[in-house]
Amino acid sequence: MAAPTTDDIDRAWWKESVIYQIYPRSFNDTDGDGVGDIPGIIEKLDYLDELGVDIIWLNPVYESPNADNGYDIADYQSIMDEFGTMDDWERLLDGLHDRDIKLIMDLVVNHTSDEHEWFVNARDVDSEYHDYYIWRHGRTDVDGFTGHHGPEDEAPPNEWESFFGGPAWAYDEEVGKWYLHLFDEKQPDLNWENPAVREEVFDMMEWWLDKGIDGFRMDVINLLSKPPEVTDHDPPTNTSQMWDSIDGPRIHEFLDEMHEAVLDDKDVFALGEMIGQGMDMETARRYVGADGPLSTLFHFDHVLLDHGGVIWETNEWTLNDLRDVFNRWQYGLADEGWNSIYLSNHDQPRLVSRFGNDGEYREESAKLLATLIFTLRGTPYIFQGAEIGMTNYPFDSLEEFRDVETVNPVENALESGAVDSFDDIKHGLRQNSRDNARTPIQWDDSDNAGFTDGEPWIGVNPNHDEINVEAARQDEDSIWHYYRELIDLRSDSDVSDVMVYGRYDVLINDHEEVWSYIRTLGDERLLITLNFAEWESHTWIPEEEVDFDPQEMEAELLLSNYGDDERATDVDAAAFDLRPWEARVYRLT
Ligand code: TEU
Repeated sequence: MAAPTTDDIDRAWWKESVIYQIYPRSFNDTDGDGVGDIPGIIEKLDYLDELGVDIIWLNPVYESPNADNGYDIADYQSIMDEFGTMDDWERLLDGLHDRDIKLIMDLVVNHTSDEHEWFVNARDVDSEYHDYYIWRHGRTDVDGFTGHHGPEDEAPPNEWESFFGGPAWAYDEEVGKWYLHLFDEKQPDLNWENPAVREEVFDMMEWWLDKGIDGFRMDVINLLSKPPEVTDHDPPTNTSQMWDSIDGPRIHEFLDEMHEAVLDDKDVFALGEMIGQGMDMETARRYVGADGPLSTLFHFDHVLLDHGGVIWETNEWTLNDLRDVFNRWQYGLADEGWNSIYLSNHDQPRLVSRFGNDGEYREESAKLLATLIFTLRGTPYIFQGAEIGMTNYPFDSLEEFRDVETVNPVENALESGAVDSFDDIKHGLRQNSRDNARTPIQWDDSDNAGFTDGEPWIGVNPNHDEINVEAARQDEDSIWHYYRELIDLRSDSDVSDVMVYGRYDVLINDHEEVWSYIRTLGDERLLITLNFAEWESHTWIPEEEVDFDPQEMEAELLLSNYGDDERATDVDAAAFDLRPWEARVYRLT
């Protein structure tokens, strides 16, 4: 197939942007309560500007009892006290826009908090709010059901297990029925079958857009439509799996309706978080393709590679697995749709500890992973702290964890005897827990890493004496400076277009150490080559896989994590060796 040219480009500002994700609780605390806040973000606006990012995705800052750190929203239209006020938020928006940085807000509408007034009112069965949630009768035909907190003779309406462990249904005494919660008990699922719910959500979205935000990151958005066994029956017929809520029967209808009602006439960014594994490309294009309601999506295929069934279970992954996942999405959305490229976020362990090497090759591998994120085709995401190569936290006891997704299942397992002791599962938790991502940003080497003057809500990684923003900025060869170079290259250089829009073609697809690919746009060609091994590896451009003669090519080094010494600059493009965790970006002419 002929390579695309600049004339074929379907430009969009959010394709050309670099996104930086802020988890406010752990970003910067200005009032000494140990919790980050919005004034703390404002204080760091110049930092973000200097890094060169274009969009901030802000994790939820709405009023919330924080059962799931803000993903349990009690009021969509007010700011959590711990984080500040609506005035603070407005100053933040202005401060970002003054610096030409856009803001996207988290939209969490699969569920609310049980403290949202809709849910409080929903307990009155005669209220219009009752039907905002999914209430069902328990089952009385099941023997020996244990592990729930309903009436003695009742089992939950069906056997679904919540994502955070335990039944996905909670019994409400006042109502005498069970409500569905795919996540924590304090996160009841909204009933999207009810048009009034959809209208409320769309109005709320309009309200935020009117305030001037630039788009939404939509939490678990492909869970909105539950299977008919649940929506049409009481009690449910119990033939479905909770997984059937993923890309459920009415999901496209709901999102198309949202698009038409809210997004269609505006130039805003709509990013859908798509839970599940192995979404087929037809479905993906239905979401983000030419006629899809969303701009782009997060899939979970690569971040589930090393996860087992429970939070402390781990799987080995290989470079082949990782590359296969990305290949599927790179080729699947090549002609239609657009990818989001992330290796970490607030739900995932630190990327360098997971896909790289956080020991001897921390710097090299952190830079290699950044190179990957910025040179695949799609919008790149930096999760706070990645730009200085922050690592996982050395958790040593259950008390050090804060996350409901870690604490609940572990407590349940210890209580039921499924697990003997914390120590038996410590290794897995250390590797998988979402809390790894949630420890405070390490600004400097002072006591609490410059994050707070108070007692931080979660431990500060002891390695902050070495790994911190201040040190990274002073060191010209640091990961931080490397991120800046990547951002410059992608945003503002003569190879920006090929980096953003160029076609992706993988090379030597079964190489066990090296992942290489070519990006092509018109006459422009980039070669990206990444050695995922701790030893030297040999690689080459196979003649039969490319539409040019590798022997004839000059390779001009644009960027490398080993600097521009002779071994990187003086190469024969057709074949060369890479040092441990070496990453190089060449322009081929
Ligand atoms: O995440 C969806 C989700 O399924 C993750 O919590 C998942 O369990 C985890 O990535 C695997 O380790 C979204 C939010 O990003 C997350 O923070 C919320 O807890 C969740 O939805 C519920 O709102």
